Amino acid sequence: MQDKIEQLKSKLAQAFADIHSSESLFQTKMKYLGKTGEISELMKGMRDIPKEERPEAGKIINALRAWAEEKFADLDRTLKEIELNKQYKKEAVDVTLPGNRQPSGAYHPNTLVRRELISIFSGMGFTVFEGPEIETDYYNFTALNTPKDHPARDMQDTFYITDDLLLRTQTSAGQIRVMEKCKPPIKILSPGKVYRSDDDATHSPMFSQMEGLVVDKGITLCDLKGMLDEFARKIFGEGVKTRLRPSYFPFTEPSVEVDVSCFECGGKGCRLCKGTGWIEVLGAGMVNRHVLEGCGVDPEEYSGFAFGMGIERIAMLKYGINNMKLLFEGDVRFLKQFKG
Ligand code: 2NL
Repeated sequence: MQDKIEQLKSKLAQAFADIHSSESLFQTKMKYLGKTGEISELMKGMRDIPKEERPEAGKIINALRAWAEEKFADLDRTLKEIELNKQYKKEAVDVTLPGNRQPSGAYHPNTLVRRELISIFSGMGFTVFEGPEIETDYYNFTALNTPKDHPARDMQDTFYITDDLLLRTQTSAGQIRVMEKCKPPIKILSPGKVYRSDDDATHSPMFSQMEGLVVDKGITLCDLKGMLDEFARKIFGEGVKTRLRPSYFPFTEPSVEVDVSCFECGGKGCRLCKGTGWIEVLGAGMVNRHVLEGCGVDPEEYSGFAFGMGIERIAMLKYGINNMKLLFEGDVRFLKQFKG
């Protein structure tokens, strides 16, 4: 018996030395201490030894079991600690490392300018109205005093969908709808895409426009000029002035082209203003009385002014963009320069 115990003890000592993981510890523990393990079998073998020797043998076996259990428990603690440390090491995060920045996008210059314009004109009491991009011939042309034989109606300039439906060539079409429905005072701003059938270095078949319309009693060209001065200072800088030159639009009378003093050279003449000191930025005028009448607004009681500008043109001037195509190509190398 004593021999058997000693043998088992040295076998166990060897087995302990071979344990390097919780998994092999479990296997070995079962092999010796499990229900059919070697120590348990030894206990069962008690039957075969003489009765008087049993208490002594039991004592020895129990001592062996206690010793083995303690060894297993010790080893278990040690292994658990080693394994936990390994896991900690594997999962460790160096909080002092620089983080991975989420790449952020940039707003398109058109969006930046549209938002700035809306902000400036909101500050002067305008509200935004957006009409449909598909319009009828009536709202796009007839209501805007554009007679049937006017060159702007030419098939070459307008995308027709049917005889009567077309892609709007200006956002004024939507403003006509407002004048029909609402009694003055009217003070609206109409941003949106417009479509014209031309395509070259300075014209795109789709571009963005911003129009404004003010109708009330006693509105004059002076009100237009005052509003334009305020607008020019806000968008191009405090020192900027405006000037009006006579022009022609079928829907305004009188009509004007609006220039701003060059914000690059202060009016002395440079490359941007082509030596003139002035830069053309928009078209405007007093709403033609035929247009007012057509919308059911009495031109004897009310008058109004309107203006329209190309958002791409303002964006090119403001950000020094020399090629309009850049605004339509979606090249990220260009766009990312507008990160705010
Ligand atoms: C330009 C010039 C302009 C208007 C737009 C307008 C609208 C109504 C009545 C009368 Cl409802 N006029 N809009 C007036 C003058 C000029 O646009 O160069 N746009 C890009």
